[in-house]
Amino acid sequence: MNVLITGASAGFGRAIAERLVHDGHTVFATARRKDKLDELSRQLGAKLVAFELDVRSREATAALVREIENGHGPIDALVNNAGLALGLGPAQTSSLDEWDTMIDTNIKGLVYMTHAALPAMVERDRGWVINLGSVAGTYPYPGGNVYGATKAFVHQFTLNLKADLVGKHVRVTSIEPGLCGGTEFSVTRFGGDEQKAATVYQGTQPITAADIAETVSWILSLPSHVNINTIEMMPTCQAPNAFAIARS
Ligand code: NDP
Ligand code: 8X3
Repeated sequence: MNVLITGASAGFGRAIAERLVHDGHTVFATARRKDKLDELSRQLGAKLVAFELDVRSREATAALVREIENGHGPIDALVNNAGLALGLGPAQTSSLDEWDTMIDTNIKGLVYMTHAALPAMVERDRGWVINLGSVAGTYPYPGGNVYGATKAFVHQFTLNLKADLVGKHVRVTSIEPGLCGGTEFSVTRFGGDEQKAATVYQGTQPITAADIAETVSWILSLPSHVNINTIEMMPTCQAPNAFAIARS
């Protein structure tokens, strides 16, 4: 089948692209860093077609979906993976620009892609929308403020899509991972500080991008009467924490 992946230049998106090409699918790999996608295309061959895309652009997302459907065929599955966290400080000292970027990417970008790709899936009565949520959308943690809230949106948007699609063979899933290592996520969160990012994973065995790719591959292999609504994944070494209580 044909699978469009956002944020395929690194981390989960790249691993999902690799896995799905190995599964025999054609992957339309998108991200802002086209050079990284071209490198992936050289590695994986003609089954990976690279497109530069910033998901924050309403016009570019709609145009790309049209371009793919006209030039390469139907998009069977959309993996809304592009996303980021910026900062881990308390809300009262956070940057409004960083909040905007997270909202524009994690919420609006995901909504634009879904809005562009969904009608043709419904028309064909076949398709998948797989969204990357996070445990941060369910469990609050200090500094998670807007990032976690964007992922709560992803969770609820996925369930509301399911409600609209009832009876159609268009399946929707929110994958909600916890601590995942080996991606650029924490380096981006800490503004490029690789040392600080590395401390997040110290002494842990986090989930890997390959684990996420395996999950996507499994979802796409399920028979058409099965929809996985949400999957919450944590590494064995992680658990939700106790409530914080300030005592006098
Ligand atoms: P990475 O930082 O490794 O990769 C993020 C990807 O998103 C990159 O390919 C980047 O590409 C792309 N991206 C960012 N902004 C944009 C944009 N405006 N337009 C298009 N692409 C964009 O992160 P992960 O692989 O770790 O994370 C992937 C997803 O999974 C995110 O949505 C994240 O929130 C979520 N997640 C991650 C967890 C983790 O611990 N790693 C846990 C739970 C959820 P480029 O810069 O080239 O545009
Ligand atoms: C990424 C996982 O716990 O850093 O969504 O928010 S966490």
